[in-house]
Amino acid sequence: MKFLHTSDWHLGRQFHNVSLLEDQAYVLDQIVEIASRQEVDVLLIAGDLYDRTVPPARAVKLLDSVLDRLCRELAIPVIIIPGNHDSPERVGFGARQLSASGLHIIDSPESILKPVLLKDAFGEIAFYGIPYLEPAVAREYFQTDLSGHDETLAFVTKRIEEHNEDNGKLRSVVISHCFLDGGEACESERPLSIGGADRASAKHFKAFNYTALGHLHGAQYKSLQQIRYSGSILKYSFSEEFHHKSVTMVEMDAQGKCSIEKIALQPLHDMRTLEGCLEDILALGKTDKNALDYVQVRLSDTHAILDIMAKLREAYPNVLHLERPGLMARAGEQIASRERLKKGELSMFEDFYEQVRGEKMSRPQTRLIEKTIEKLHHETSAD
Ligand SMILES: [Mn+2]
Repeated sequence: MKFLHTSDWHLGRQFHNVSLLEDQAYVLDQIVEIASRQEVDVLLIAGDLYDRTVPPARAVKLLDSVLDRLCRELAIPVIIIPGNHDSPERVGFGARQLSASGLHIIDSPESILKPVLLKDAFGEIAFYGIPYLEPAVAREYFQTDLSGHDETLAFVTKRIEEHNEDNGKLRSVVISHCFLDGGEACESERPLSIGGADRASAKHFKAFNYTALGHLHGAQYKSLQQIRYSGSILKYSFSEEFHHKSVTMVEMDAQGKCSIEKIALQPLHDMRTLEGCLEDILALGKTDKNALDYVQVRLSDTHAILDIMAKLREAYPNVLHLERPGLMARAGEQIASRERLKKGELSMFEDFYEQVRGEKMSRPQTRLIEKTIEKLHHETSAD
């Protein structure tokens, strides 16, 4: 059995007010092409199909077209679970009807123990999906006291194990959208809950032949090679600058052992940071073959420059973000002077005197200044 594992498509995502839909369509074409070329038996999407619970119409249209090419044109079944960005009800629309044509959407707790069974030369394999579950939802549905994501996943994976045992212990794959303990996060994931209560142990998945995970946007495995995140299809933050986005190809043998390979995706625009002074960056842009990349610029110049973004855009039309660390020192000075203002006239004058003369004012001098300030205030209020 050969399958492709992907997740975190985040269709409809905006990045610094730029729509990434064209970039997404570009890599999804590659995924369809890889699925076809590799003649995979099934494609798994481990959640976060969309970026928002109510996605823009164009994002829905794009997903519809990709699924049509996979399921109908190529006759490759697709198994989907919703992630924390998806609305399970909306993603699950028509799920029971669609499964007959090879599109399996595991959208609710009741479908967890209804695995998709697919056959290869060695027999059946059970694909279990766990839609992203808030612990409160799981508690209500299973009518048991579950607190936190770890307990919820422990409970659900135990049910799956038992179910599979009763079913004759088939080779098994689990699809889940969760944050495994020790996993490496980046800036584009939305926390599942605050303060680390979102973490779950990888040990819950040890009984399965492969675990297709979604949520973390960097490709990685936890605890065992076959408990794995495919990562997102695109870089969704500058913190992912050095990620290499890919889909994961898995081939399972008769015993359920998996050989795993990452197949790289080529973005339409890469995402990267440029550092240096304005002059150098503008010069670089003239010969940069990838000048259309999404870039953030960290400018080292320390002086004020008029209309920097317009200047940068001439060299890098898709510059999205500008940082000026060179100005940070100055900003620091400004804050210091604002602090001094609060201290009152006398101490300001004391500071001034000390800076100019290199020594503190004497007592009589201080008294004189005090009197002068008082007099000034008196005259002002008498006006
Ligand atoms: Mn995600």
